[in-house]
Amino acid sequence: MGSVKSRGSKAEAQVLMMGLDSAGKTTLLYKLKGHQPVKTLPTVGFNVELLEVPGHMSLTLWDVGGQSQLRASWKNYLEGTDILIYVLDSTDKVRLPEALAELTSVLDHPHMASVPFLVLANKQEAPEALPLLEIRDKLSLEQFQGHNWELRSCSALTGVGLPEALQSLGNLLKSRSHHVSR
Ligand code: G3D
Repeated sequence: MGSVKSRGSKAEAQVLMMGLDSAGKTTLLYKLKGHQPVKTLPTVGFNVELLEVPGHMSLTLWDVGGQSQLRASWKNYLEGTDILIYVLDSTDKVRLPEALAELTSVLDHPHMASVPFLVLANKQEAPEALPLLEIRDKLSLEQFQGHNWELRSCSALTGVGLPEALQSLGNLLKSRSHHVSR
């Protein structure tokens, strides 16, 4: 896969976007990118997609959940991560515990130590979406000590909340202990 550039010299932020299938990762990505083309690199593994957003960031998109056999190769993808974006489907109350369990196992990986993360409670425009406060209560993100994190609501469908999400992304990247020199 793409080489991990040495810290301190890279110009691009390495962003990992994860979430259960159907959380809305693809929709979110294309909404964020607007009409700009996103280059998709050849598939490197089942349900893993690498994308280059020229000049800004390299982004790895990954479905988690129900694929424990993939964990053996996690280290190849987690190494060098500057920030994790974790997408939740706010309408899927049933799978919220599964989503939290997957987030926990990703953050437990040694390569993810001190990596900041942004949880996006997506699909908030849907009438059946769990309110953000309820999601906050259920996730107890305070348990992830040693990480800076933020929780934001958004709708990849309508775009509501995305500017704020990008703001959080920028803030968390700045908070990263290994600063990227420009
Ligand atoms: P994934 O890439 O995480 O697997 P997708 O998820 O982006 O493919 O989205 C899965 C489904 O959720 C899609 O519906 C998509 O339109 C929908 N979706 C994504 N974001 C939102 C949102 O903010 N609000 C609502 N209401 N739906 C959203 P389909 O029907 O194509 O499977």
